Amino acid sequence: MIRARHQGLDLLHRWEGNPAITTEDIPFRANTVFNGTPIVTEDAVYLLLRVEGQHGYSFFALARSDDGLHFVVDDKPVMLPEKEGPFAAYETKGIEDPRVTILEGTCYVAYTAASDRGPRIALAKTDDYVNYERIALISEPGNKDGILFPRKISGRYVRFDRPIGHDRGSIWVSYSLDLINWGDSEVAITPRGGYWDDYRVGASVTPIETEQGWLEIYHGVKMTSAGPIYRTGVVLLDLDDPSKVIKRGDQPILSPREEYERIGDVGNVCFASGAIILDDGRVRIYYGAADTSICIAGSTLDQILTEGF
Ligand code: BMA
Repeated sequence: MIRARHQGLDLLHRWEGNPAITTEDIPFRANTVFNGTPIVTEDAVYLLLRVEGQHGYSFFALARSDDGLHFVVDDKPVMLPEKEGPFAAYETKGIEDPRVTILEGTCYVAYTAASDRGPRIALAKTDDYVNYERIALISEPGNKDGILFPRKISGRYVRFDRPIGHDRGSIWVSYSLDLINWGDSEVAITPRGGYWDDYRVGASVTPIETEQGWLEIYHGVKMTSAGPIYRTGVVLLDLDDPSKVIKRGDQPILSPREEYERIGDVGNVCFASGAIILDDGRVRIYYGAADTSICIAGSTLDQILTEGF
């Protein structure tokens, strides 16, 4: 439900129970919790959470729910930065921003491996949401917001990523035959001068296949004299060639307005990190608010596809 003073400002409706998860819900000492990615099974909704420990680096914890709104967090983390082996050198500053895709029946998690060498996209998989098997580091440094598409296109796996070039950053599409080696990269969505997304854009949510095209809910950054503002927007991409934009919303669908979005470790952030489509067409979007809590906002697929553009 939208609180009265913000009625009509955003297309998405904030859940009246926001923030859904804060550090008070984490059963161990933590600095913040934010940017959770949902996993829907027959009998539960899980959220794989990014938790930042008090030491300063991030890792993942698991929250469980019956209704996708009220969550209970497991009493210990499910995935920590690797201390030994091939990933260790690239996870010295933590693991961040998991994004889940169910692809050919397997639950994959793309995440950001953070180190002094720069952010890299890494890929893991899980059978039970508690144990995670790392597959490969799938980008060079300077890349994040990696998200797998939920199916192959013309025989190849597809992903979004966000390489940083010249400070500004665009959403790119890359292809792979084995999920490990990626190429044929093409830029898809660029920052728009003068708009709310004029500095950087990155994929936020696992692409949603609709009859009109791939719906991507993404984050856009506007740089201001007081720092960045992170908002959420929508774009529709060609089903056969997702580097082709069919249409893109002029306005964001969610902007920081509430105190829990304005104030926190990083203020003015609504960072969508996953979405669920319910059987009746309702969409629930999970987002990190001010890098300090996890919040939920909703709409319907119909409303997003009509009024979002
Ligand atoms: C991005 C990512 C997110 C974070 C956001 C706002 O670059 O690092 O994890 O939520 O910045 O600080």
